[in-house]
Amino acid sequence: MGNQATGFITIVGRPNVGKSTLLNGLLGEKVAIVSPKPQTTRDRIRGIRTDATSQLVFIDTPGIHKPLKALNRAMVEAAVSTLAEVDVVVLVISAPEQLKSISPDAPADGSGQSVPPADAHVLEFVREAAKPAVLVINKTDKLSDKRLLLPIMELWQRAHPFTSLVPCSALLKEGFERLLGELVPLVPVGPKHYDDDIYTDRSLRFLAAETIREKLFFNTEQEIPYSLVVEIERFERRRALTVIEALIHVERPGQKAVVIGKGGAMLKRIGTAARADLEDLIGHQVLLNLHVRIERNWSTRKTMLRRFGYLE
Ligand SMILES: Nc1nc2c(ncn2[C@@H]2O[C@H](COP(=O)(O)OP(=O)(O)OP(=O)(O)O)[C@@H](O)[C@H]2O)c(=O)[nH]1
Ligand SMILES: [Mg+2]
Repeated sequence: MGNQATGFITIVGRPNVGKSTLLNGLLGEKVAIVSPKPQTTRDRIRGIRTDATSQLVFIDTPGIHKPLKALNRAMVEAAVSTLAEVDVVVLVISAPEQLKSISPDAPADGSGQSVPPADAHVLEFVREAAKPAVLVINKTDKLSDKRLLLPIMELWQRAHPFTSLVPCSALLKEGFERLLGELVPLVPVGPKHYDDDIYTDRSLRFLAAETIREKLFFNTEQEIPYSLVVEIERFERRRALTVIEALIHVERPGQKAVVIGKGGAMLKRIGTAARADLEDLIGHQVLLNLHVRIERNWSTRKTMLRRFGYLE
């Protein structure tokens, strides 16, 4: 294999800013699940983008926040630990979130304003990493007026010496060309790390569990999405059919009742939605069986976190 621009780029930021949407958009493949709820991503997921002149290995990470439970500590650690392993850091912020903390009367140069605390917390880790860093100002499609970007840019320019600041809409795939153009010169030149047709380091088994978890995130509320984990018990590929048996662990009996739903209606809805996505992913028919089990307080127990792959 010849030499090209090739390197590792971590995507970090507080929860819900659009890191996973950005990764999927850059790859043109869905490797990371996305939901409107914060703390959706729990693991590091590599997404590899190869073209004629470069191979960029992106790492999607869990949102960095102040963790209270053992699961959250593991998630934050998974994100922070990538900073030491990469060539470049992409810090993602949400433009509409920034505007909430910039006073409408503020001068257009952003002076006298400060970075929202949740982003400032992430920025501290980025600073410590002392790597070239690019700021992605995401969700620009939500701004009523593009001029609103100016005070955000000024504010962040003063906060850290970013190599560049790139407004994007991960949802609409806007700003990607500019972003890629900024990233390529920041990675070393060398041999590729992956074959051209590989776009993630994660197995179909992992992606299947995540797909089911995504549907659960969309269909459950309050503490339930944060109290469940999906474990694949059987993943059997046959010629034109894949059989998947998955176990949904929840922490309490009340949660189990909600996930199953009246007469099994909720579980059926989750199964139908997940199966459609899995058939797209695998490319043929999927037989999906879901079961729900109570694993008390799994999210606070290290042995359980290890079993589910959230801790080494
Ligand atoms: N309008 C708009 N919504 C976006 C954009 N990017 C992401 N979203 C939405 O923001 C929500 C969160 O997106 P994710 O990609 O899951 O965010 P994340 O940063 O990976 O979140 P965590 O994994 O929880 O840290 C979802 O509802 C996305 O559809 C964007 O550019 N514009
Ligand atoms: Mg995510």
